Amino acid sequence: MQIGLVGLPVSGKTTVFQTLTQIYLDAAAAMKRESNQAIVKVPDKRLDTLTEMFNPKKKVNATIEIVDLVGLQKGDRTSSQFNSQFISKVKTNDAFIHVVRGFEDEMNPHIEGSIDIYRDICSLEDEFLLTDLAFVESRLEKLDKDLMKQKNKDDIKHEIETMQKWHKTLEENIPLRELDFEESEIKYVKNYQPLTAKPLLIALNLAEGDVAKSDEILNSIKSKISGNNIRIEPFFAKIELELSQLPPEEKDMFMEEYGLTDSPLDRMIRRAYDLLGLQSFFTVGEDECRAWTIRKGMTAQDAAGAIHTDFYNKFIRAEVVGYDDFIEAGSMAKCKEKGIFRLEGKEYICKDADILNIRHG
Ligand SMILES: Nc1nc2c(ncn2[C@@H]2O[C@H](COP(=O)(O)OP(=O)(O)OP(=O)(O)O)[C@@H](O)[C@H]2O)c(=O)[nH]1
Ligand SMILES: [Mg+2]
Repeated sequence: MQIGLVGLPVSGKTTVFQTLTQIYLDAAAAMKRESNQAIVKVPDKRLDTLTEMFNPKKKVNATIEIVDLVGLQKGDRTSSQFNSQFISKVKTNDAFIHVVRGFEDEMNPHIEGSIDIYRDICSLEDEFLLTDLAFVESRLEKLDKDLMKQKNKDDIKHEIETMQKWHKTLEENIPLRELDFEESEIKYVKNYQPLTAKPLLIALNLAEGDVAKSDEILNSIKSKISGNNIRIEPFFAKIELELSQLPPEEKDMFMEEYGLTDSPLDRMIRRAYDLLGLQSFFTVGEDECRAWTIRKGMTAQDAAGAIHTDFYNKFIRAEVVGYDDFIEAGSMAKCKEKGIFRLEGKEYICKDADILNIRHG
């Protein structure tokens, strides 16, 4: 699962990347116009609680991969679209975090000369739309030619219909993530990876002085932008970068100083996780408490497969208890006593935060 950080130059992408990954770059490396890539732990208070209860040797968080893409320069586009090198790099991401600049900094001026959150959000969305539109148009041209040449016309006709529908949507300035894709369309989404079909988290990188105003700023943006598979979150990259480098005992005091109650970046990474349609299940024990990642709607057998392919193949049953039920009961023994530790078959659809024990052959 890969999430790409996108946005204009000097919006704070690399600062976010460093905070999330705890990989600290020196000034020269941070300014390099290359993309950085790393694995990030998904913070999870439920896993923390389970770890406190079981006191295992190891705690393992779920992870996602974060890619810090270089800022979009004006030169990255030819009139209406990004260059092909940039597109091929962004397409492989499963979702985007669009870092939008909301802070003033005279030393690093904004490329447009002023701070305007709404303008910057629209400008990236427009570029994504135009890129998809250009793709769909060239695809339609190609399909028209194929229609004359090839024998199997049904497949081509179906794709033409789909591309025409996408084209109409994009021309109306509507991103493809607004469409409820039909089963038969999904393969095109998978093959062509249109940028506007991907979940989008808009991260408003606000000034340090705007902590108290962040709700107000968020609401004003939300009143103008909404949609399917889109979320907007405010955060403070610079504060968070400092915060992430402090020893734990100093963190609370520092957060209080800025009026922060929890880490906005922790919240953001969880939001990104939800946005991708992901959920966790837990395995617990004295050796290890661990959060595993599966897609919503997956079965107990799929969950077993996330742990090991052998568990998938030799799946017998899963012992399941919901996280809340477990906490209420207070221990595994109590869960068994009360009969809330259930046996489920391979078709069982996992719920978020199920605690599983897979029985396999
Ligand atoms: N005041 C303030 N400065 C910030 C904030 N976030 C980033 N900066 C500063 O802005 C500059 C650029 O930040 P980066 O994180 O490198 O921005 P970027 O989006 O990666 O930039 P490119 O890689 O060039 O596209 C650095 O000097 C940061 O210290 C913020 O929230 N507040
Ligand atoms: Mg950068």
